[in-house]
Amino acid sequence: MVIKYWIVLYLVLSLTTGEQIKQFRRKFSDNIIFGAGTSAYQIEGAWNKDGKTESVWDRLSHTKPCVIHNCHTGDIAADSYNNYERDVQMMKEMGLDFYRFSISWSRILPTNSPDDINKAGVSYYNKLINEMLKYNITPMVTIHHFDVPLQLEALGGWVNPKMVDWFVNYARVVYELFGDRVKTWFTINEPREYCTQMSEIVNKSGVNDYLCARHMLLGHAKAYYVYQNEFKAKYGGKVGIVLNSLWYEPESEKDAEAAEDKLQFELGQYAHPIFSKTGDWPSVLKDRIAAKSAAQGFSESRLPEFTPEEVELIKGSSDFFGLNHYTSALVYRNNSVKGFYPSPSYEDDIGVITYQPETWEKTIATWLKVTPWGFYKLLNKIREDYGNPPLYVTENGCPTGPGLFDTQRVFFYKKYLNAMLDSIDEGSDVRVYTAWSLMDNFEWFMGYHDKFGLYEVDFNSPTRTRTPRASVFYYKKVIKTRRV
Ligand code: GBH
Repeated sequence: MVIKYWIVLYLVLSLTTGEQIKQFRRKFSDNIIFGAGTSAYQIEGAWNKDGKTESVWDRLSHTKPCVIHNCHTGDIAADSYNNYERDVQMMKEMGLDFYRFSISWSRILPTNSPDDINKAGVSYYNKLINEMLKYNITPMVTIHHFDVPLQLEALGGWVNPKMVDWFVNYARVVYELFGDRVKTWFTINEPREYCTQMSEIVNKSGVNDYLCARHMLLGHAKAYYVYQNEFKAKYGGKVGIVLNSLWYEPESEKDAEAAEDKLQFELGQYAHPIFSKTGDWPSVLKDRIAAKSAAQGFSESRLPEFTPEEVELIKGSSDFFGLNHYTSALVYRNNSVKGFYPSPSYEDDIGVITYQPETWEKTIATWLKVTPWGFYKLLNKIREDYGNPPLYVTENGCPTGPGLFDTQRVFFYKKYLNAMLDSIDEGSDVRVYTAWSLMDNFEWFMGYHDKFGLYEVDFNSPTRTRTPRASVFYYKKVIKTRRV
C-alpha cells in the first residue's frame, strides 16, 4: 500500500515537469468547492424495503431475458441504505466540501400521493443529511435521477403531460421535508439521457423524445418556481437543472456546421430554452424538424411547440448551469448519412455521424475516451453561448476495472481539472466541481462492470466493504491544497 502510494505520487509529479511546470503552480480560487456524487438507484439497494415501491430500474433490472450486463441488479447495490455512516466517513476522509446524492421518488412517495409520505424513506435521508452536517459536509440533492416510479411509467412517464404536475408535487414534498438543511437542489439529472438514450423506456424516436423533453423542461421550470414562491424566502437556497453533453469536434473544417447541429440537438435542446436570451427550442431544431416532418407527410411538426407563456416560464429558470461531462466525439456529415438512421427519428433529424478515433485514450467503458481538451472547449462554448452562467460541474469521472491502483483515474482527474483551469483562466465562472463517483455503483446497463468509484466497493462482501483507491489520496490532496 505504502509503496503503491509512492509510485502514484511519483507518476503524478512526473506529469508536472517541463512545460507543465506552470500548471504545477496553478491554484483554484477559494470559492470553488469540491465534492463527489452518486444517485439513489445506483447505491442504495433496499429496493423493496420499508415501503418503497418499484421504479423503472427495479423493473428493468429484473426483466428476463436480462437487459443489464451479467443480469446485475441494484437490489442491494452498495447497500448505502444501511451504510450511510460509512459513506459520510469517506466524505470526511477525503475532506469533501459537499456531497451530491439523489432521492428515490418511490421511496418517498410510494403511491405517488403527496399525502402518503413514507416515513421510513424520509428517515433514511434525514439520517444521511444530519450525519453529513455533523462534519460540515454540504448536502446537494438531485430530486430526480432516472428512477421514475413504475406506476407513473406505466402511464407513459415523461411522455404523459401529467408527469409535469406529478413531478412538481413530489419536488414540493422534498423541499418541505429537507429544505431547512438542503440549500442546493438539482431538479432533474440529464433529461436528454432519459428521453433519448434509455431507449428501452422511451421508444418511438422522433416523437416521444421531444414530448419527453418538453415535459421535463416544464416540470423543471415549475419546480423551480415552486421553490422561488414557497421556500426561497424562508430557506434562501438555489435550484437548477443538470444537463449532460459530450464535446462535438468537427472531423474536418467542412464539418463545423454538422458539429454545431449535433451540439444544438443534444445540449441546446435543453440549454437554449433555459439559458439563452430568447428562450424556446434552438432555431435549428424548429426549422429542421418542421421541414423533415413536412417531407415525411406529417400535418404538423413532430417537435411540440411551447406557448409564449411557457417560453417565458422556462427562460431563466435555473440559478446555475449544472453540467455532467465525460468525453468527446468527432462529427461529420456526408452523403452516407442518407438512410443511415431510421426515419423518422431523433438521430435522423440531427443527420450526422459521430465516432471516437481509435487513437484516443481508451477506458474500460466503450463510450468514454479521455479527452480533456473537449472539456475545455465545452466550458468555453457554454460561457460564450449562454452569457457565462455560474457553472456547477455536477459530474466528471473515469471508469476503470477492479483494483485499488487506479492510475488512469488519477491522471484523468489531473488532466480534466487542468482543462477546467484553462477555461477558468479565460473567464468561465466555474463554482463547483463534482467527481463521479464517491464509490463504485450500479452503472445502469453496464451493471457493476464499469467502476467509477474513488472508493472501491466489494460487492461480494455482505457489508459491501469500501476501500480507498489511489485516486482518493490524489483528490484529497487537490481539495486540501486547491492545486492540481
Ligand atoms: C451519467 O450518465 C449519469 O448521470 C450517472 O448516473 C452515470 O453513472 C454516469 O454518468 C456514468 O455513465 O454503455 O455504450 O450503452 C452519463 C451518460 C449514460 C453515458 C449511459 C453512457 C451508456 C452508453 N451515460 N451511457 S453504453
